[in-house]
Amino acid sequence: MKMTEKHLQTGDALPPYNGRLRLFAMRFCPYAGRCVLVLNAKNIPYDVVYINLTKKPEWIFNFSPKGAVPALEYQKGKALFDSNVINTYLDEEYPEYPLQATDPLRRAQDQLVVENFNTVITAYFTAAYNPQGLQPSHPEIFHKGLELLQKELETRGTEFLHGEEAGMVDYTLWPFLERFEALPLGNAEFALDKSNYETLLTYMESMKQLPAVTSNYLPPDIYAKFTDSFVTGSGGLRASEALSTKPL
Ligand SMILES: N[C@@H](CCC(=O)N[C@@H](CS)C(=O)NCC(=O)O)C(=O)O
Repeated sequence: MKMTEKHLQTGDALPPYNGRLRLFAMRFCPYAGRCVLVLNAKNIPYDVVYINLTKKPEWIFNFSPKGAVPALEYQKGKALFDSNVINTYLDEEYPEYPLQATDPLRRAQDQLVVENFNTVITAYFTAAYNPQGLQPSHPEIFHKGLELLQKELETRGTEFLHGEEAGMVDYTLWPFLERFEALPLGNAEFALDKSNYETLLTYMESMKQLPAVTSNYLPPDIYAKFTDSFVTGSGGLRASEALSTKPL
């Protein structure tokens, strides 16, 4: 449950803690999105507090040393940060709907899939937020990483990377894949062409049907609006403003 749709900023008070897990997030942060998906998929009750990252409220530093999101307040005043650390904790502390592979080898392989995907993320962030900084190697890195991911899907032969049901590895990659629908953002080199990415696009369609995903999904035009505001130099449209165009 969202405590408020507003992104709290410098000077705003910290809402009172009501005993539930509390996730500090920003609506457009894909890392925070990972935790939202895992909390949703595991049916764990939680609250969300959105933070304005350009004018951070002072108290965010009590939960996250660099004031980054996501951070998870698991007890009043006590928090963990970093999406993967938070998600591993959640999966182990709330074992009812396990999302990690039980086989140690498969769990290690899932971690390698996530690790490999980091190069794709870097190329995406450059394309979306800093197109002037794009090197000819970025589209190549982006597609090499996605081709590897597609190959992994083909080798596993299941609907999701985790198996016939989605798991942690799928929810860890998804917030980025969701945003890739907003590419090419004026650069056709980042397009996900159907002829090259049939398996990957089929997988993405399956992901989009999952209740944990649909409840947090935003369409490409909203992402494009948010990232464009950085590119055009306005210093970043506030998340609440970008969202205000979304029919709720
Ligand atoms: N490794 C971190 C990365 C989190 C991250 O980079 N979050 C961004 C927002 S998407 C952030 O809070 N940046 C700090 C800032 O804007 O000051 C994680 O996985 O949680």
